[in-house]
Amino acid sequence: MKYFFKAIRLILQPVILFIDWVTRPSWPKRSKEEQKSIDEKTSNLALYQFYACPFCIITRRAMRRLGLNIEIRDAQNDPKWEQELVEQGGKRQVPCLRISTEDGKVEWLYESKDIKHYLEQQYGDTGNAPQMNADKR
Ligand SMILES: N[C@@H](CCC(=O)N[C@@H](CS)C(=O)NCC(=O)O)C(=O)O
Repeated sequence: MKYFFKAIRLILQPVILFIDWVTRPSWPKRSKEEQKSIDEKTSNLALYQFYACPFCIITRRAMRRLGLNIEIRDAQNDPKWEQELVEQGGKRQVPCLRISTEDGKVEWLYESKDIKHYLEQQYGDTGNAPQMNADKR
């Protein structure tokens, strides 16, 4: 049974990645200055993720649609990021957005839906208030 699910996953992952690649949202048109200003704002963010995780793909698509250059940290293949996620975030689950605030605090926002809402609220034209249920550490 374990191998059955592993096989399904191995077949589905490239399909999902291909569909994502073909239907990628376009990057919003903005001036270099505008993009630079947004990049400065998002420099306090980092996304802990796995490359082929569907929830991470949803989150990366939202980032792209909003034109956000957020640092991506591979928590699947880089033990340093995995350890940081588990020890500081609280659990090994991706995607997770690390938000460092101006007063030096760090918030770990789990759940793709909540991350998407947070980014839309901060950087999009529309969107609802996010459910900030991040663990504060
Ligand atoms: N409800 C979560 C689901 C996230 C989820 O299930 N992520 C999987 C990867 S696709 C995970 O973190 N698994 C932990 C592991 O493989 O150790 C979301 O929408 O973000």
